[in-house]
Amino acid sequence: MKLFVYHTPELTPTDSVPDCAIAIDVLRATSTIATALAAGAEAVQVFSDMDKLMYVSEQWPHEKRLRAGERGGAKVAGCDLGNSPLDCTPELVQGKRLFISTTNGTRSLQRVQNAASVLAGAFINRKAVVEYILAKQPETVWIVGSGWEGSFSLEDTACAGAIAHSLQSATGTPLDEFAGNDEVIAASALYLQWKDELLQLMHHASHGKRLLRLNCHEDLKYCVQTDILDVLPIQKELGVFVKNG
Ligand code: 3SL
Repeated sequence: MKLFVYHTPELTPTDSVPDCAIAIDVLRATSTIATALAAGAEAVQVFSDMDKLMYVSEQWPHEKRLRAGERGGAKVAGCDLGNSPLDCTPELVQGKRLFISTTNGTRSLQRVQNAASVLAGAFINRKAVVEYILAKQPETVWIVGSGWEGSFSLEDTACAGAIAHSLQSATGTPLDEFAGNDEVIAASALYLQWKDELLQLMHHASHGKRLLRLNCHEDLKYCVQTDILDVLPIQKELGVFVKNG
């Protein structure tokens, strides 16, 4: 297996696709997607374009849909929800399809949508992601951070490192042997430096600071918890994610 880390969707190669792609947006899109599916949502359908989300969701039965929209950290007017995973309670999402568009996370999921398998990863479901890779043994794996509008983000790369580190520990293989690019080594080092203080790391991260200014302290605390959800969002058709298994 060869593992590649790309800090942003813009940095992914455009002339190839991997056997497995894991899109990460710790703050907060992939944390929200995993939480919604764990809470019983029928599926999560992702859109980079808000108008398209409105158009497609309009065709869905009203009582079976929820629209979530975020731009700049804030809820988009006309949507039922913003992008807080804490809003995805079983009472609200059970049996419904969540139609979601966010600034960066849904864009990175769409960027890798042609990979043979596409997963949504975060700290909260890191173990489920790692178990899938260990079971399926894909030859090439890309971990793609969402960043912020084309720039690097600490939290996504740290999560990529958490996945790489866990794969290394589970297989006993030296990182050098499965690292396909230098970013894997860097991500793993970042994670190891901060693994016991992930909340602190979020306070250093520019997007963490943005969310703190929007009073999203509880979201940060929730999103840094590691391995708390045994749920793996996997793409079943273009842009539509369901619980694996
Ligand atoms: O960038 C994104 O896709 C979002 O997850 C950003 S936010 O955390 O909802 O502000």
